[in-house]
Amino acid sequence: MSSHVATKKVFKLIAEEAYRQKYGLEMIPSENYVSADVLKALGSILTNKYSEGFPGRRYYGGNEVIDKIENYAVDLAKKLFGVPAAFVQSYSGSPANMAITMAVCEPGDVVMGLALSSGGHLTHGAHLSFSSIFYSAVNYSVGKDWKIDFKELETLAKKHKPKLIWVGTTAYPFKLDYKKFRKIADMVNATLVADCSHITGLIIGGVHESPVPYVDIVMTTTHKTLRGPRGAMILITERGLRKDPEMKGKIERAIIPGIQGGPHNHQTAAIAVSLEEALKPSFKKYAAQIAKNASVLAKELGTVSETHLILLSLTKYGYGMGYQAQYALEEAGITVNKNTIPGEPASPFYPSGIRLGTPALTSRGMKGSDMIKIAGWIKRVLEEIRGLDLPKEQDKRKDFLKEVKKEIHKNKNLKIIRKEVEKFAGKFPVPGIK
Ligand code: DSN
Repeated sequence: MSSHVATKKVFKLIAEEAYRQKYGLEMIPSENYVSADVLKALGSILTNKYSEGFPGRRYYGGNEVIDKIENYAVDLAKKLFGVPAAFVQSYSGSPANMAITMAVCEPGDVVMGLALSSGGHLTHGAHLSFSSIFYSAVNYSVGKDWKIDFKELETLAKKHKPKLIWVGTTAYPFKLDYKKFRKIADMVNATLVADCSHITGLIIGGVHESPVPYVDIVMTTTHKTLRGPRGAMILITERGLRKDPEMKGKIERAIIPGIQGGPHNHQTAAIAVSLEEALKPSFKKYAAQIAKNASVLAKELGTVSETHLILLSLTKYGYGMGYQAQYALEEAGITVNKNTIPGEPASPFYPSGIRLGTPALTSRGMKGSDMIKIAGWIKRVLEEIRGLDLPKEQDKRKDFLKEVKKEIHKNKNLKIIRKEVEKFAGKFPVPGIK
């Protein structure tokens, strides 16, 4: 295949994806639409340069301009979060969390984080992640009310004496009480690290409390509610530097040579652009609207949200309905992800819930009245999967879901909903898409 044909093929596929992003409702709560300026920086010639090391201390020449860009991004990050040290080179959240763990712990040390099944993250000590392969992972969980069980957390901390405690979530619809985490971390002299990737936009917007006064280190991805490019930042707080004055060097060494090679300079520049945008007063309005929209949507769906996301149990529609709901909603032009619910009654692989959120829809300018319409479509879609319960016999599940997928694809009501969704979504602009 000539490169010309290959290129044509790629751009045709990008156009196809652009259509999906514009005419669908993107409701995965960790996704967003970046601005045209962020896209411009990401697609720039900065991708051509190798820059291992840090500003003023690079392995290769020709980094005079790259140094200025990285220093600018670091300064903006420090200003936005009110921290004395920031690092912007991590490729994404997982490598950033790996760097933090390497900086704080020796292999085999105990790390504690919220269990994946309770809405935690893979890198906070989940089975099969580096965080439980190379470290001794202990997980705390949520209680029957779906909120973090601080009693269990304290008991586990006292028993296992973790070196590092993560406070961070990926599927948790409530605000976090950093003060309580700090108290427990202090009881066992643990380093407390906030992974606020999901809620950073809400923190910047003043909708959620900042973890900075309470924790030693903060990690955030830059592509979720912050609305920047894919990437991550590591921030050390005043408190963190007091706890370990060597922490800056430890983080740097963990990033390179510990994990990474050359930073993605186009990504660094795009992070800087998104931080400039997040410093504007309009970002505060955006953050407040994300939470308002989530709260309206949650109420319409019969649940609550204090954040940007909704964790919806589908047990009233049947047994193990997460997959079926994800398929059916996708067929109707609404993108969400299947998710376990606390105390999962079905299986982690075939879960009973969905996770959905409002950051991307809010970026398109949607408001509360739009959420009411969207909740209406979601409820109509969910009615279409009633009766499609997951088989209790594990060996029948794969084939069952294959059949269900075909059935959902043929469903006429879902096609009608999709037309309505496309007509509605198409009216809301998406930066970078005509
Ligand atoms: N995959 C991200 C999410 O969707 O929450 C977390 O890394």
